[in-house]
Amino acid sequence: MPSWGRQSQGLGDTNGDGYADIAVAAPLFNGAAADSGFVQFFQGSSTGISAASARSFEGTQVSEEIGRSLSGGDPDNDGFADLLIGAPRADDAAFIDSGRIMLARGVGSVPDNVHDTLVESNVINASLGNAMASGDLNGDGFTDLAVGAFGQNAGEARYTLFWVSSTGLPSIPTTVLTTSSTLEFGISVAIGDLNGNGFGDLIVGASQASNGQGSEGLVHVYWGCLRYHHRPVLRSRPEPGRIRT
Ligand SMILES: [Ca+2]
Ligand SMILES: [Ca+2]
Ligand SMILES: [Ca+2]
Ligand SMILES: [Ca+2]
Repeated sequence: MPSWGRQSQGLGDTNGDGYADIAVAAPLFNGAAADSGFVQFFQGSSTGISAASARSFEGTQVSEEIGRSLSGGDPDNDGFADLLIGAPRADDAAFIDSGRIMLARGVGSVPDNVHDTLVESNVINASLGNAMASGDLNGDGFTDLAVGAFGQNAGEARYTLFWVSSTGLPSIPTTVLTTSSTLEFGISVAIGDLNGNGFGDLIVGASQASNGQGSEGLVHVYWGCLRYHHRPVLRSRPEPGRIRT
């Protein structure tokens, strides 16, 4: 299968059996259409990852590239980890290559076989979902979602942040950072607690950024923290003392 393993993601436990599960994608798979993409879900068990996939998802559009990015998290707050699937070249009617994020909800045994559209861009060539990461950036216990949108507007690249709360994922991003598309800002995103203060930190790649040498690439780190009245912000410097209790 062409490009199988181009993207893979540990999801956490999607079915509550105590074993973490994974997803693997082939975004350039030629299924229903050329480069429509393919995503498989594999269950963890006491003997490791199952050899056969328990669920699979196929793209339907030419060059949709579903699975270009994958993420876990629980944006619907039902206690089961979910599978989030990025399709950065999905078309929404006239919005060519606008991109979207789809959600396959974790349920009793395997993820739902319906992958609903969770977020879509409605901007031509935005490529929403070219990269994606989940983690808790403000320490409130809810897993937040960062999404790269490579060409949000003509000449722009950005990442967007969705701060998840007890009411779930908001329909529009809560935080947006934008820069020139020539920097390829947001081509990769990751979340992890780099300084061990209990808040996830956001890492954003800009692979064509210059800093002394042309197009040498940069990685930006935004330090997660908790601010007034639980209003989440990202700081440019770490706050190691601000551990939420
Ligand atoms: Ca499991
Ligand atoms: Ca869920
Ligand atoms: Ca959070
Ligand atoms: Ca941190």
